[in-house]
Amino acid sequence: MQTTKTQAIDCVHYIDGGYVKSNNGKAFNNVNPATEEVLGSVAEGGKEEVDQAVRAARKALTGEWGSMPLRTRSNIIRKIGDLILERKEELAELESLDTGKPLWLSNKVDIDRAANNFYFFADYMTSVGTEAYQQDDIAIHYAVRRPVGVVGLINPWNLPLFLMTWKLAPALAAGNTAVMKPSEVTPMTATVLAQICKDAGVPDGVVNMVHGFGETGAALSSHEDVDAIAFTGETITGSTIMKAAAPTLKKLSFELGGKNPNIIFADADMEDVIETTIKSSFINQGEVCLCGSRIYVERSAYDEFLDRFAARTKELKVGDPFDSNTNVGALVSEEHYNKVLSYLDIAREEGGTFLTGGKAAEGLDRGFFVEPTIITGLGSDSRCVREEIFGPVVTIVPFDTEEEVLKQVNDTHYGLSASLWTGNIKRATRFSAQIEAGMVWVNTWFLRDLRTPFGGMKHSGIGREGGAHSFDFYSELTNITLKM
Ligand code: NAD
Ligand code: 6OD
Repeated sequence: MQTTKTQAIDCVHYIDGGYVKSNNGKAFNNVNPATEEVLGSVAEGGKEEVDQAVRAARKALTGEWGSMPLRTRSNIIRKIGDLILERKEELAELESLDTGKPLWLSNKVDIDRAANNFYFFADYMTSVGTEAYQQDDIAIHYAVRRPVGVVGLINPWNLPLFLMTWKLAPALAAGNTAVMKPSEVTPMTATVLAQICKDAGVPDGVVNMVHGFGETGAALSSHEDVDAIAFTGETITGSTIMKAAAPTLKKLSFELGGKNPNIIFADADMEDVIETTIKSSFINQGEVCLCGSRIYVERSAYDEFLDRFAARTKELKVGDPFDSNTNVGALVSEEHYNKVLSYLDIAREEGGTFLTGGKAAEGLDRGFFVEPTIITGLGSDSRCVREEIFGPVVTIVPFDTEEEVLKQVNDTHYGLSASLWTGNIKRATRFSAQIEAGMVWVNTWFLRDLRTPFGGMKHSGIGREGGAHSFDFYSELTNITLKM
């Protein structure tokens, strides 16, 4: 039985400064993945609600928001961060109810980072410059920055508030107005965020939100008066959005799926490798786009790694997200749970060996819990090695040479991130530069500095987020040439 101080909420749209139901009254149930109980209802928006939200956002671009001094806008954005932290306990509980992730994780990662996203961009916007060039005594060229306009922010369910704010904060910092489309599976924290924006002083119409399924997102990405779409989610959805956005030539930013390698050389600090690999494999139930789900270990360290890693994995406690001893909570939905379990069947058919897990968690009669699973014995053509499972499942493969493992590492359509473990600095620099991924962590994992370029190559994304990269996406530049 879960006990929370916070009551789950019914979720409705937020348009032009007010909460509203769908015009046709349509709504669907929001289910707690740890208990399978209904948490509440969620309004299901369609073209009409998206259109209302876009119209409100368009109008708000030129009003009070458009003429607001930079410092005032920065203070409002900072205030959103303050209010998130003031409501931290409530937001963390809602996030864990919605996603099934452990409460300590919502507190430590999701909510703190959501506030930091606003703090970071509130500061960043006050120092960001543009280019200026003097061309001999002929001319001065300088660029001025303006918002892109109305931006659609479409997000997934794994880090709901963290990822929504990672887009909303820079969008507002650059002066845009926004229509948010949270995941249908995790609508609660975005619903509270809308109120927080209002309380922080964001004028009506600047931030809007429409709930719903893929069709709601599609209405946003095909809307003729939306100037840009920032999307995080599955690669296939990114491709669909690109098609829908093509006729209106929207600016696009995509953070997509991954199948990230974790490459471990025998000269690495094995204690650090084991502890960090436990996190990079199973934190958030393995539902982090950066998780290292393909583990490659140099053969001379393979047996030691398997023994120690499997022993630590067996210690992980799977269960109630609201129990502070829980390491791994519930998968986000029944649909996703079935998808992850189906990959365990595929691993079985492909001849894989389960060192741990391989099944739904025992002793939990309700909820979508899967045991942390380590699979060995699969080749590089295995579907479990090639496809994104996005659950607490890793494959481990031994290797003998740098050349051999590099080939396997890059033998994928994905290119989001990688972790490389070695005590040899020459190898670290040589090898990391050859990995086809947007981000490579050396002797660490998911260590973030919000100024750095975040994003993927190949089928893992288009563009980068973070610092100047976010700011450039959410801005348009006009170059002005003054003839001397
Ligand atoms: P998803 O693509 O199914 O859904 C993401 C969002 O897109 C949801 O809000 C959904 O309603 C909406 N959507 C679905 N169909 C749409 C359409 N046709 N047009 C417009 N919007 C549509 O992804 P998910 O299952 O919610 O999230 C898991 C995926 O997200 C994984 O692939 C994971 O790797 C990826 N992800 C990537 C990053 C990153 O930074 N690269 C971060 C987190 C998650
Ligand atoms: O740290 C970030 O900025 C970021 N966007 C993380 C994404 C994690 C994906 O699940």
